Amino acid sequence: MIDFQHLAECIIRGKKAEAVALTQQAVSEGIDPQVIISEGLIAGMSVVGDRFKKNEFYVPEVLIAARAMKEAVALLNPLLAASGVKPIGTVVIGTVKGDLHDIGKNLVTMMLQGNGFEVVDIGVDVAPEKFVETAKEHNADIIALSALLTTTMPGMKQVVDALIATGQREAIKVMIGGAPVTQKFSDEIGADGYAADAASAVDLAKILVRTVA
Ligand code: B1M
Repeated sequence: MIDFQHLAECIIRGKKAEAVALTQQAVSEGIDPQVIISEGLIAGMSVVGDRFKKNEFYVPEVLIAARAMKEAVALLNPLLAASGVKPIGTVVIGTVKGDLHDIGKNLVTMMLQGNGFEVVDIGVDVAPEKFVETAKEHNADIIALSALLTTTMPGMKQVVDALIATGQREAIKVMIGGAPVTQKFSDEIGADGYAADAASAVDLAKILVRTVA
Protein backbone atom coordinates (compact mmCIF):
# COMPACT_ATOMS: atom_id res chain seq x y z
CA MET A 1 0.00 0.00 0.00
CA ILE A 2 1.41 3.38 -1.08
CA ASP A 3 2.70 5.64 1.69
CA PHE A 4 1.80 9.20 0.61
CA GLN A 5 3.99 10.68 3.33
CA HIS A 6 6.94 8.84 1.79
CA LEU A 7 6.03 10.11 -1.68
CA ALA A 8 5.78 13.68 -0.37
CA GLU A 9 9.17 13.27 1.30
CA CYS A 10 10.70 12.14 -2.03
CA ILE A 11 9.42 15.34 -3.65
CA ILE A 12 10.76 17.47 -0.79
CA ARG A 13 14.18 15.81 -1.08
CA GLY A 14 14.08 15.87 -4.91
CA LYS A 15 14.44 12.08 -5.20
CA LYS A 16 13.20 11.88 -8.75
CA ALA A 17 13.55 8.14 -9.46
CA GLU A 18 11.95 7.14 -6.16
CA ALA A 19 9.11 9.66 -6.59
CA VAL A 20 8.37 8.27 -10.05
CA ALA A 21 8.52 4.66 -8.78
CA LEU A 22 6.13 5.40 -5.91
CA THR A 23 3.79 7.26 -8.27
CA GLN A 24 3.83 4.24 -10.58
CA GLN A 25 3.10 2.00 -7.59
CA ALA A 26 0.12 4.17 -6.64
CA VAL A 27 -1.20 3.99 -10.22
CA SER A 28 -0.80 0.19 -10.19
CA GLU A 29 -2.79 0.07 -6.95
CA GLY A 30 -5.64 1.81 -8.77
CA ILE A 31 -5.48 5.07 -6.81
CA ASP A 32 -7.12 8.09 -8.45
CA PRO A 33 -4.39 10.25 -10.09
CA GLN A 34 -5.94 13.36 -8.53
CA VAL A 35 -5.51 11.80 -5.08
CA ILE A 36 -1.89 10.90 -5.87
CA ILE A 37 -1.26 14.50 -6.87
CA SER A 38 -2.93 16.11 -3.88
CA GLU A 39 -1.92 13.66 -1.14
CA GLY A 40 1.61 12.98 -2.33
CA LEU A 41 2.98 15.42 -4.90
CA ILE A 42 1.30 18.71 -3.96
CA ALA A 43 1.68 17.86 -0.27
CA GLY A 44 5.44 17.62 -0.86
CA MET A 45 5.65 20.70 -3.06
CA SER A 46 3.71 22.77 -0.50
CA VAL A 47 6.37 21.97 2.09
CA VAL A 48 9.04 23.02 -0.43
CA GLY A 49 7.20 26.31 -1.00
CA ASP A 50 6.90 26.97 2.73
CA ARG A 51 10.59 26.23 3.33
CA PHE A 52 11.56 28.46 0.41
CA LYS A 53 9.51 31.29 1.87
CA LYS A 54 11.23 30.86 5.23
CA ASN A 55 14.69 30.77 3.57
CA GLU A 56 15.17 27.20 4.76
CA PHE A 57 15.35 26.08 1.10
CA TYR A 58 17.12 27.93 -1.70
CA VAL A 59 16.70 27.95 -5.49
CA PRO A 60 18.66 24.70 -6.17
CA GLU A 61 16.54 22.68 -3.71
CA VAL A 62 13.34 24.08 -5.22
CA LEU A 63 14.52 23.25 -8.75
CA ILE A 64 15.44 19.70 -7.78
CA ALA A 65 12.10 19.16 -6.02
CA ALA A 66 10.23 20.67 -8.97
CA ARG A 67 12.05 18.35 -11.36
CA ALA A 68 10.99 15.31 -9.34
CA MET A 69 7.44 16.65 -9.26
CA LYS A 70 7.45 17.25 -13.02
CA GLU A 71 8.55 13.68 -13.80
CA ALA A 72 5.90 12.21 -11.51
CA VAL A 73 3.19 14.46 -12.95
CA ALA A 74 4.27 13.47 -16.49
CA LEU A 75 3.41 9.90 -15.56
CA LEU A 76 -0.05 10.94 -14.41
CA ASN A 77 -0.86 13.43 -17.18
CA PRO A 78 -2.26 10.88 -19.68
CA LEU A 79 -4.45 9.40 -16.95
CA LEU A 80 -5.68 12.83 -15.88
CA ALA A 81 -6.49 13.75 -19.48
CA ALA A 82 -8.40 10.48 -19.91
CA SER A 83 -10.38 11.00 -16.69
CA GLY A 84 -11.25 14.61 -17.60
CA VAL A 85 -9.85 16.08 -14.35
CA LYS A 86 -9.74 19.83 -14.68
CA PRO A 87 -6.78 21.96 -13.56
CA ILE A 88 -7.64 24.56 -10.90
CA GLY A 89 -6.91 27.29 -13.43
CA THR A 90 -4.97 28.20 -16.55
CA VAL A 91 -2.07 30.64 -16.40
CA VAL A 92 -0.20 32.16 -19.34
CA ILE A 93 3.26 33.12 -18.13
CA GLY A 94 6.22 34.89 -19.70
CA THR A 95 8.95 37.46 -19.23
CA VAL A 96 8.04 40.83 -20.70
CA LYS A 97 9.33 42.42 -23.89
CA GLY A 98 13.05 43.23 -23.92
CA ASP A 99 13.81 41.02 -20.91
CA LEU A 100 15.67 37.71 -21.23
CA HIS A 101 15.78 36.67 -17.57
CA ASP A 102 13.87 33.42 -17.09
CA ILE A 103 15.15 31.61 -14.00
CA GLY A 104 12.55 33.15 -11.67
CA LYS A 105 9.77 32.71 -14.22
CA ASN A 106 10.68 29.05 -14.62
CA LEU A 107 10.54 28.57 -10.87
CA VAL A 108 7.12 30.20 -10.69
CA THR A 109 5.97 28.00 -13.60
CA MET A 110 7.06 24.82 -11.89
CA MET A 111 5.49 25.81 -8.59
CA LEU A 112 2.19 26.65 -10.29
CA GLN A 113 2.23 23.34 -12.20
CA GLY A 114 3.10 21.53 -9.00
CA ASN A 115 0.05 23.04 -7.37
CA GLY A 116 -2.48 22.00 -9.98
CA PHE A 117 -2.45 24.88 -12.48
CA GLU A 118 -2.19 24.38 -16.22
CA VAL A 119 0.61 26.71 -17.28
CA VAL A 120 1.32 27.94 -20.79
CA ASP A 121 4.88 29.25 -20.73
CA ILE A 122 5.49 31.57 -23.68
CA GLY A 123 9.11 32.27 -22.82
CA VAL A 124 11.08 35.51 -22.66
CA ASP A 125 11.03 38.83 -24.52
CA VAL A 126 7.28 38.51 -25.06
CA ALA A 127 5.30 41.32 -26.69
CA PRO A 128 2.11 42.52 -24.93
CA GLU A 129 -0.10 41.40 -27.81
CA LYS A 130 1.35 37.88 -27.62
CA PHE A 131 0.32 37.59 -23.94
CA VAL A 132 -3.20 38.67 -24.75
CA GLU A 133 -3.57 36.46 -27.84
CA THR A 134 -2.24 33.39 -26.03
CA ALA A 135 -4.47 33.99 -23.02
CA LYS A 136 -7.48 34.20 -25.31
CA GLU A 137 -6.44 31.11 -27.26
CA HIS A 138 -6.15 29.04 -24.07
CA ASN A 139 -9.10 30.63 -22.30
CA ALA A 140 -6.69 31.55 -19.51
CA ASP A 141 -7.75 32.86 -16.11
CA ILE A 142 -4.48 34.63 -15.38
CA ILE A 143 -1.62 36.30 -17.23
CA ALA A 144 1.56 36.12 -15.13
CA LEU A 145 4.32 38.59 -15.99
CA SER A 146 7.94 38.48 -14.90
CA ALA A 147 10.48 41.32 -15.24
CA LEU A 148 14.00 41.58 -13.86
CA LEU A 149 15.01 44.90 -15.39
CA THR A 150 13.68 48.28 -14.30
CA THR A 151 13.76 49.23 -17.99
CA THR A 152 11.34 46.43 -18.96
CA MET A 153 8.83 46.92 -16.14
CA PRO A 154 6.72 49.32 -18.29
CA GLY A 155 6.03 46.28 -20.49
CA MET A 156 3.78 45.04 -17.70
CA LYS A 157 1.53 48.07 -17.97
CA GLN A 158 1.41 47.55 -21.73
CA VAL A 159 -0.11 44.11 -21.15
CA VAL A 160 -2.77 45.58 -18.84
CA ASP A 161 -3.45 48.26 -21.46
CA ALA A 162 -3.65 45.67 -24.24
CA LEU A 163 -6.25 43.74 -22.23
CA ILE A 164 -8.27 46.92 -21.74
CA ALA A 165 -7.98 47.80 -25.45
CA THR A 166 -9.30 44.38 -26.47
CA GLY A 167 -12.12 44.43 -23.91
CA GLN A 168 -10.76 41.51 -21.90
CA ARG A 169 -9.61 43.22 -18.72
CA GLU A 170 -12.49 41.87 -16.62
CA ALA A 171 -12.07 38.30 -17.86
CA ILE A 172 -8.34 37.85 -17.28
CA LYS A 173 -6.42 38.60 -14.09
CA VAL A 174 -2.88 39.96 -14.25
CA MET A 175 -0.24 39.07 -11.68
CA ILE A 176 3.30 40.39 -11.73
CA GLY A 177 6.65 39.62 -10.13
CA GLY A 178 10.41 39.82 -10.42
CA ALA A 179 13.15 41.39 -8.33
CA PRO A 180 12.50 45.09 -9.11
CA VAL A 181 8.70 44.79 -9.00
CA THR A 182 6.63 45.86 -5.98
CA GLN A 183 3.02 45.86 -4.81
CA LYS A 184 3.06 49.66 -5.21
CA PHE A 185 4.01 49.25 -8.88
CA SER A 186 1.28 46.65 -9.30
CA ASP A 187 -1.26 49.13 -7.92
CA GLU A 188 0.06 51.92 -10.14
CA ILE A 189 -0.30 49.94 -13.37
CA GLY A 190 -3.67 48.42 -12.46
CA ALA A 191 -2.50 44.80 -12.19
CA ASP A 192 -4.37 42.43 -9.88
CA GLY A 193 -1.47 41.56 -7.64
CA TYR A 194 2.23 41.15 -7.00
CA ALA A 195 4.06 38.15 -5.58
CA ALA A 196 7.57 38.35 -4.17
CA ASP A 197 8.54 34.73 -4.76
CA ALA A 198 7.39 31.50 -6.38
CA ALA A 199 5.51 30.18 -3.35
CA SER A 200 3.67 33.49 -2.88
CA ALA A 201 2.86 33.41 -6.60
CA VAL A 202 0.97 30.15 -6.05
CA ASP A 203 -0.95 31.67 -3.12
CA LEU A 204 -1.84 34.73 -5.20
CA ALA A 205 -2.87 32.67 -8.25
CA LYS A 206 -5.19 30.59 -6.06
CA ILE A 207 -6.87 33.77 -4.82
CA LEU A 208 -7.10 35.37 -8.27
CA VAL A 209 -8.54 32.29 -9.97
CA ARG A 210 -11.46 32.37 -7.53
CA THR A 211 -12.27 35.95 -8.49
CA VAL A 212 -12.17 35.65 -12.29
CA ALA A 213 -15.38 37.10 -13.76
CO1 B1M B 1 20.88 40.16 -15.48
N1 B1M B 1 20.49 41.74 -14.40
N2 B1M B 1 21.19 41.30 -17.03
N3 B1M B 1 21.35 38.51 -16.38
N4 B1M B 1 20.85 39.32 -13.83
C1 B1M B 1 20.05 41.52 -13.04
C2 B1M B 1 18.54 41.40 -12.94
C3 B1M B 1 20.64 42.78 -12.26
C4 B1M B 1 19.88 43.16 -11.00
C5 B1M B 1 22.15 42.57 -12.00
C6 B1M B 1 22.80 43.78 -11.39
O1 B1M B 1 23.10 44.73 -12.06
N5 B1M B 1 23.01 43.76 -10.09
C7 B1M B 1 20.55 43.85 -13.41
C8 B1M B 1 19.24 44.63 -13.48
C9 B1M B 1 19.40 46.05 -12.99
C10 B1M B 1 18.11 46.76 -13.06
O2 B1M B 1 17.42 46.80 -14.02
N6 B1M B 1 17.75 47.36 -11.93
C11 B1M B 1 20.76 42.99 -14.63
C12 B1M B 1 21.21 43.48 -15.88
C13 B1M B 1 21.55 44.97 -15.93
C14 B1M B 1 21.37 42.68 -17.01
C15 B1M B 1 21.84 43.08 -18.40
C16 B1M B 1 21.30 44.43 -18.92
C17 B1M B 1 23.37 43.08 -18.35
C18 B1M B 1 24.04 43.56 -19.61
O3 B1M B 1 23.95 42.91 -20.61
N7 B1M B 1 24.63 44.73 -19.47
C19 B1M B 1 21.39 41.91 -19.28
C20 B1M B 1 19.96 42.13 -19.83
C21 B1M B 1 19.55 41.08 -20.80
C22 B1M B 1 18.08 41.20 -21.10
O4 B1M B 1 17.29 40.69 -20.37
N8 B1M B 1 17.75 41.93 -22.15
C23 B1M B 1 21.38 40.80 -18.27
C24 B1M B 1 21.59 39.46 -18.60
C25 B1M B 1 21.64 38.43 -17.69
C26 B1M B 1 22.03 37.01 -18.06
C27 B1M B 1 21.55 36.56 -19.44
C28 B1M B 1 23.53 36.92 -18.00
C29 B1M B 1 21.43 36.20 -16.84
C30 B1M B 1 19.99 35.68 -17.10
C31 B1M B 1 19.97 34.19 -17.39
C32 B1M B 1 18.55 33.67 -17.40
O5 B1M B 1 17.66 34.18 -16.76
N9 B1M B 1 18.39 32.63 -18.18
C33 B1M B 1 21.35 37.28 -15.78
C34 B1M B 1 21.22 37.01 -14.40
C35 B1M B 1 21.33 35.56 -13.99
C36 B1M B 1 21.00 38.03 -13.44
C37 B1M B 1 21.01 37.92 -11.90
C38 B1M B 1 22.45 37.74 -11.48
C39 B1M B 1 20.18 36.82 -11.29
C40 B1M B 1 18.71 36.80 -11.73
C41 B1M B 1 18.09 35.49 -11.25
O6 B1M B 1 17.95 34.55 -12.02
N10 B1M B 1 17.80 35.37 -9.93
C42 B1M B 1 20.43 39.33 -11.48
C43 B1M B 1 21.04 39.88 -10.21
C44 B1M B 1 20.29 39.40 -9.00
O7 B1M B 1 19.08 39.28 -9.00
N11 B1M B 1 21.02 39.16 -7.96
C45 B1M B 1 20.54 40.12 -12.72
C46 B1M B 1 17.32 34.13 -9.33
C47 B1M B 1 15.79 34.05 -9.53
C48 B1M B 1 15.26 32.80 -8.87
O8 B1M B 1 15.25 35.17 -8.88
O9 B1M B 1 14.43 36.15 -11.05
O10 B1M B 1 14.23 37.45 -8.86
P1 B1M B 1 14.22 36.16 -9.60
O11 B1M B 1 12.83 35.44 -9.38
C49 B1M B 1 12.26 35.29 -8.09
C50 B1M B 1 11.32 36.44 -7.68
O12 B1M B 1 11.71 37.67 -8.24
C51 B1M B 1 9.97 35.95 -8.10
O13 B1M B 1 10.03 34.55 -7.90
C52 B1M B 1 11.34 34.08 -8.20
C53 B1M B 1 11.65 32.99 -7.23
O14 B1M B 1 11.59 33.44 -5.92
N12 B1M B 1 9.44 36.17 -9.43
C54 B1M B 1 8.09 36.19 -9.63
C55 B1M B 1 10.04 36.30 -10.62
N13 B1M B 1 9.14 36.41 -11.58
C56 B1M B 1 7.92 36.35 -11.01
C57 B1M B 1 6.64 36.41 -11.54
C58 B1M B 1 5.55 36.32 -10.66
C59 B1M B 1 5.75 36.17 -9.29
C60 B1M B 1 7.01 36.10 -8.75
O15 B1M B 1 4.28 36.38 -11.05
C61 B1M B 1 3.98 36.49 -12.36
